[in-house]
Amino acid sequence: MKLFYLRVVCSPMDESVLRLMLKYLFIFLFIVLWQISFAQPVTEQLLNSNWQFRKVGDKEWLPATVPGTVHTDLLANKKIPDPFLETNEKDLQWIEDADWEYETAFSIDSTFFNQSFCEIEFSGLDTYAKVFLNNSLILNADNMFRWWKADCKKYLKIGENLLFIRFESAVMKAKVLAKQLPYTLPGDDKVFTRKAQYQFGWDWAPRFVTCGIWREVKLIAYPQVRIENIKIVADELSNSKAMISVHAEFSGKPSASEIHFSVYNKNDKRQRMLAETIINAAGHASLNFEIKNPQLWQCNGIGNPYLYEFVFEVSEETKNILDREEIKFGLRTIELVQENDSHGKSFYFKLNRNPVFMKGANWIPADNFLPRVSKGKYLELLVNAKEANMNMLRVWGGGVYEDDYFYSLCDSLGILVWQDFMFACAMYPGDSDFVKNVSEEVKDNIKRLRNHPCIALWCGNNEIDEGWKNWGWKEQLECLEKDSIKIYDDYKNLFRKIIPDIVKDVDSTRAYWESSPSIGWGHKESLEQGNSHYWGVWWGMEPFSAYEKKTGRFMSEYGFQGMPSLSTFRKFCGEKDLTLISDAVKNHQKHPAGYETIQKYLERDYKQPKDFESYIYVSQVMQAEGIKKAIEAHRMAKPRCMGTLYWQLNDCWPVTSWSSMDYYNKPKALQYAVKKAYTKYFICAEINDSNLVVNVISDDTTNVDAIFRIRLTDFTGNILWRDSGKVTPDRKGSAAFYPLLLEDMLRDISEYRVFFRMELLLNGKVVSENVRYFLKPKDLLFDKPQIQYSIASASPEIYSLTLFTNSLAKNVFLDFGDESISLSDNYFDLFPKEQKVILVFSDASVEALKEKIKIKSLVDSY
Ligand code: BMA
Repeated sequence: MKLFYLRVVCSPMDESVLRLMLKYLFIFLFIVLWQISFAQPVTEQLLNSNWQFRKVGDKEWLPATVPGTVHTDLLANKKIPDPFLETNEKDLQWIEDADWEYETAFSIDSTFFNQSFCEIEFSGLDTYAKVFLNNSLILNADNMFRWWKADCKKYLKIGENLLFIRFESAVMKAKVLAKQLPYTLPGDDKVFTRKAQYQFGWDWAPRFVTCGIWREVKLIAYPQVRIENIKIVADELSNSKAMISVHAEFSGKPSASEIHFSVYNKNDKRQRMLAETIINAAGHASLNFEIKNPQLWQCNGIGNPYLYEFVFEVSEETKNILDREEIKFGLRTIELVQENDSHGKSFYFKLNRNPVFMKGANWIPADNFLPRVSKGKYLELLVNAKEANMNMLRVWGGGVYEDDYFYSLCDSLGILVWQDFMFACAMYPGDSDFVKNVSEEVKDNIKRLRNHPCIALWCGNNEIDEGWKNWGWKEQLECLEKDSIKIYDDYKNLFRKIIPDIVKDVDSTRAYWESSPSIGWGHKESLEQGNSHYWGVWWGMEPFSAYEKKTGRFMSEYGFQGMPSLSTFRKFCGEKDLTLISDAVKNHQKHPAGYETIQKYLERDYKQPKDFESYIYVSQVMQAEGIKKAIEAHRMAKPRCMGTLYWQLNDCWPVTSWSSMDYYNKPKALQYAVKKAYTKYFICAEINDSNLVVNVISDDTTNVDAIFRIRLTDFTGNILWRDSGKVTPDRKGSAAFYPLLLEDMLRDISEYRVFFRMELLLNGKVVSENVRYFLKPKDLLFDKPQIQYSIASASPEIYSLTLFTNSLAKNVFLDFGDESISLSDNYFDLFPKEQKVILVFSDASVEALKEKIKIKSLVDSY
């Protein structure tokens, strides 16, 4: 803005001078006001109110929620029963066949209207959507995962405007697209639609093919320029300095005048500018700056996930701010290391140049109706993951690229993310329209997510290469040779060329991995290189002990089902349905042979539970003990194996599944077991030939000195053998340090009534404890334990529950029957003649807790 000077000679102040002064003053004020209005920053108007919807052909409009889905809108209007209850899913399939319309009226004022640029932005449209503004078609969307934007300046008017969206049935549309191919693709018609694949039904998900405006909609107006996206890269990073480069793209007309782009660090009290530049005519700008002695972002268990808060500003010469964006950014390096070695080829991550053993789980969408996932739900699930000592989650490819909030939480909790692109267990089309659509989707999502330090890797898909090579698709579909060549060529084009090329171009800082897993679990090479999904246990019906042998280089999937808690069952079915053969309970199991598989494994290791409630409990205990075995094997195989992510952390509806937290965020026994199996320092034992070998594992970045305590005890607490001493777990791997000849140890001892207890101490504090039995649970001879307890207030809303037993109580289950109460541990073994203290988080009184508490153990289940 140029400044104007007024010079007035004021000697004899006559009327004409005064008039002239006023005239100039008027002109001056006009210019100032005009400049202020011109320099207005970007203004945004959320369009999430006044929406209504109806089925195409219906007359009646009903109120709708945006963001939302058609199913939840029908539910809110009481037009359908709750889709998650009983067997309602079956009766609600008609919704996916219909087309639906959404409409809202909104007003804009002249200030908004008079801006040079007006755009409408949809963060998510699900899926085939024609968008009309004041009866003009402004957008034709066909991908749920893309960010849709349309210029709407010429269609807007001052006052009321009408926004109308027509959603075409994704199922019907896919049918038409499928007919255009001369062959059938494995994975059904859903592969033609760029929409969350689990919504078409999965082995843990119901089928609800939704539609709707599933993420935010907003109108954006601005006078000149707007930040389109920013890419921050640490080109050089050491303890002494970080060299950072920033590349930004802008929309609007940056060449109209000199527009500045600058950055400062919000954490710096003096708010000094770190760098500044001028946006070029093509709408780009680059900045470089240095940070001395940077604080690194570290993952959970290793260090603090420090985040810098960079503020980017777009301004005119005079410092009128036109646009502004704050980005929390972590300084860290991440590498995927694959080197030939004596076992095959390594597969591990180096974070800040240190190899890190990844401990975590697979993440699926937290609801079938995604807009319902609240910030609170994300927070609770991810805090639980952190508290369970996880440092990595895999966002699985049959779901969605998650909400920004999910990644921000992972950034601040120090949880790395293995990010799949959204393709799973199917073959996808290869025509140019499809490839173009996918390319835009991939670009949109990498641009949206690349500044998050949590993202460790981009992975092409879930189980597609494995499926094509091992699952008999070609035979099932009687695929002609030429068609099969074409289908696989399309696969290679997408996952070996198109997507990796975009990754290289848009985010060269992370590795790309074609498919998870790289080799199917039936092949021995899957244990020698790449990442593995090991499903010999569960799908292959192999015993849990198979986990000890089938340890690959990085275990990205393995799992076993556990039923959700009784209170969760009660939420979707009536009391009479609480049996394994009721239709409601059967419908909340989506694996074709789910309950049969649980039963077969249960017969191998446990006594038959006496009732439905006990069945739930034993299924959870079995899941926890099975997966614990896998985790122990993976950790003992460090550094040959460098990661373990079990299937799966969460659920999208109340269901019997592989999850450790159910749909209502209720932890299963597995969640507690994982917390203990993922500790930084870990003690466990394996039986190797006729030896019992104790292992101590450390995930520290330096070597530590620890103390071990091991003992063989009978069920009433008599110590039959004991030892203790120093151990120095190596930071690189596990230390198998104590082989004990089992024959010697168990001579003259009844293995039906003994357990081997292990403790690891660091600076006098127990950092890991574990137990090993010598027989299956069904063969152990338990007494009926007498468990005593006391409850005392520890601090506001935290109680300490102290437990004591005269004889071993296996898998003690504390049940308060109250969802608001959470516990520091559950389903644990209570050892005889030792006190165990559990923290109870609740706002109830001691008396109320005493009234509610029920304590059971394995002997009570049969
Ligand atoms: C894995 C996943 C999912 C599936 C799970 C359990 O292979 O990739 O497709 O739900 O197994 O069967």
